[in-house]
Amino acid sequence: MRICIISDLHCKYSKLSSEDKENNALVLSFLEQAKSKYDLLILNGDIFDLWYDWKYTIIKQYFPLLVKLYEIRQAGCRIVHITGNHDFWFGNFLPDYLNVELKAESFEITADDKKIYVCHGDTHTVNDFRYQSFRRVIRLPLMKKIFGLLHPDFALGLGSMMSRSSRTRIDSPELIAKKNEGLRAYAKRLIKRGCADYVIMGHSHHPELIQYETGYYANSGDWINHHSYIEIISGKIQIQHYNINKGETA
Ligand SMILES: [Mn+2]
Repeated sequence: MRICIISDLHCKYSKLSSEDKENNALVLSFLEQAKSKYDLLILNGDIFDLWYDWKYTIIKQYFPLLVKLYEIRQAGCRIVHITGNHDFWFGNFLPDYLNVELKAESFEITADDKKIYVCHGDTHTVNDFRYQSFRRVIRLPLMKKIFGLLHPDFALGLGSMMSRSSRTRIDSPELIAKKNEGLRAYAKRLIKRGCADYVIMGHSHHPELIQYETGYYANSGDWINHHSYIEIISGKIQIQHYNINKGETA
């Protein structure tokens, strides 16, 4: 089986810088060549900088990416999307129109005798009390309902403001490293208990592959700085980096 896992594309819908546009082009080029390469594509959270399914409206800035996902499905590749901390307010659009499977917390599959566990990772950071409390509040069904009652232009303006303020709040590298220790520790625990051979997360934006006893923890990195992804081909796991000039992995 040929599996690809990507996360943290953080596709934006407002005020795109030239860098954002370059990243978007790179994502589309990657997905184009991925079309015929995989049996399963796992979108492991924070693909969209924000998602909301209004009753009649989708966010038009995502249209090129959505078309690409549609084409990948048409080519026969299964697509699973796992909730991230930016994209969690899903409705019926992805499953009904693109035939993408939505998973709220995690996704598990056994392929080529390898037990694979995938989750975004935001619930496994440590010393991240502020975010964990925010997460609880923002995911209340009432919050989703209130957001849905706002006019999309206003709601998305608000979302973009919040996203920008979270981006400009710079944690020290030490603090970030400490938070991400939680992801590694969680992966290590799952592997030690025999729950998984491969534990795969995103969220940290830091691509890495670490061996723990009988298995591996892999982080798929991001598409802001690293353009990295994980491939599991016939049971063998690897981190790859996409290079548009070569049109293939480097
Ligand atoms: Mn995240």
